[in-house]
Amino acid sequence: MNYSLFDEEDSAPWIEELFPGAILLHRYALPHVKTLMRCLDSIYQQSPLRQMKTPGGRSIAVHNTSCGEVGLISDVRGYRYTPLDPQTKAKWPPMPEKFRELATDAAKLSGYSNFNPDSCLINRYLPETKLSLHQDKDEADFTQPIVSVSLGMPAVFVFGGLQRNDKLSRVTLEHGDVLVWGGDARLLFHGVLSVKRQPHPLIGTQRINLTFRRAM
Ligand code: MD3
Ligand code: FE
Repeated sequence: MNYSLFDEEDSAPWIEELFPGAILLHRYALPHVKTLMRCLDSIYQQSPLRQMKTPGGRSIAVHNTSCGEVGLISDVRGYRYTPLDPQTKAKWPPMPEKFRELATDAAKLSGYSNFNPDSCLINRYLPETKLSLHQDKDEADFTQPIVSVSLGMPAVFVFGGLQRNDKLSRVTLEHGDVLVWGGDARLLFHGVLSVKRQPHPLIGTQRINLTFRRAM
């Protein structure tokens, strides 16, 4: 099923169901991009982007930081949500009200009316950066969806089933796209193919992805 939110021309947002429970709101974040970027500047000043280590000791290609009551970290002990940024030893920056509003509005539009995120992970991809196939299962309550906002350079997102070797589908995520993953889609394997260098007029030579979660 594929229907438009507004009966207008091509840059208007439209809704696509990728998988039962996985809703792609094309261009939904476009009106909010400048506000989001200003908020990100302030977050980066408090908790800078950095490369974390995998439990195996390798450096993760994607740079990340977090805002909200807890942030996702990774080190030799594994992945977990913490109330303090291990780099600054201070609390993560609070989640901007505009962030929360965008995420909960997108969730509501997708059928998840009680989404209450306590964490937003901010991922930055430079050209040639990829994210290997994985599941997001470090959160306490899988009935809460995950909402992801893509900004800047496009990326090919891949998603499969509940088994690592299930058949994969691909979808390009573009500037302003918002994806809501809930219900039967919440535990699907997913990843991001190597991002191509394709500078974006407003965001530059990077792709930024915000993922909103209920972690605790
Ligand atoms: C499907 N990030 O941070 S966002 C991640 O573009 C992550 O940075 C990717 O996967 C990125 O964990 C993908 C889309 C996404 C996020 C969470 C999901 C898809 C998901 C959770 C379950 C299923
Ligand atoms: Fe993920």
